[in-house]
Amino acid sequence: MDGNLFHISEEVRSALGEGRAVVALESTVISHGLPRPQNLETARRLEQAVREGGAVPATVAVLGGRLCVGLEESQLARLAEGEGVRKVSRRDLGLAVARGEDGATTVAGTLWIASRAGLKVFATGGVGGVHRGQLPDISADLPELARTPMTVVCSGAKSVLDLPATREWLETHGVCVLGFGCDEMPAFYTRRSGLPVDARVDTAEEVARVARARDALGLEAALVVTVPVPEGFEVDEQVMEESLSEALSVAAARGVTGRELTPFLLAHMSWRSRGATLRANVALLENNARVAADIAVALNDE
Ligand code: PSU
Ligand code: MN
Repeated sequence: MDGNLFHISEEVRSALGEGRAVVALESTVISHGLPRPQNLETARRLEQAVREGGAVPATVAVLGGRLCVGLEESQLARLAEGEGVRKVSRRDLGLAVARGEDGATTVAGTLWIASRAGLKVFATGGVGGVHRGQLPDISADLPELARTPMTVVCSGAKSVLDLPATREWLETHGVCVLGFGCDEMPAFYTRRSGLPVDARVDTAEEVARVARARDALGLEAALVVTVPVPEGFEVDEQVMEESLSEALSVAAARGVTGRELTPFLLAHMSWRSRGATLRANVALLENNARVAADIAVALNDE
């Protein structure tokens, strides 16, 4: 790890040095996934949820071309402002560093940076996956999950994606998918997808045991721990389907593709569902941060 390219915050550095629990958080959700002002409030709440769980939060981003792990309040605000912040997936890392840019890291970008900084647990909302439609648009999140031995807590993949194809991709590439208190992989806004997880677990300790065994075997893939959106925040199935199909057809009509697609679909669905998808998104993010903190603490209890 090159010290000039990375900037690990004082707090995260000492937590890692003392073997305390640390949870990585991504930043694309702040800059590109949620609207203002909920994005900054949510970013703060996620850090708070990790702390309440007894772990140190490490939000990851690229700032002025440096790979940052653990941000200050002013840096979170800069990302939430969103002006000139690139969405940084794996392919963008070199570009953002070379140009000294600000970048919000996706799941793929965050996995790459956090694992190199020595972090083991990462909480997010939903991972990217195989998109619906003609072009095979496959998020770089998937291959990054296949080659990064971290534990990733999420609510499955967004139902804007082709979930069966995403589930198959993970299986083919050796990524184990656990259900935290569930037997089916959640579908982000809803608690069920009809797709089975590899195993159900009910405690953070069980997750920690699987992660340790994976490490002992030298398997390189992430362990994906899926957690359903909290009851009461689930989006009504019909509202979801309607807002999604409209978002997909508007995106196709306007020719929205590539890095723009996920943010566009999320924003359109939130508008169309009168904020129901946004409320679900914030609730599941916070819940996942809590679960990730418990897992990080359990991983350290040996
Ligand atoms: N889930 C959300 N909001 C988001 C994302 C996921 O609720 O903004 C982001 C994540 O950062 C994920 C990225 O890594 O979308 C995937 O984008 P793409 O399909 O372009 O790889
Ligand atoms: Mn894509």
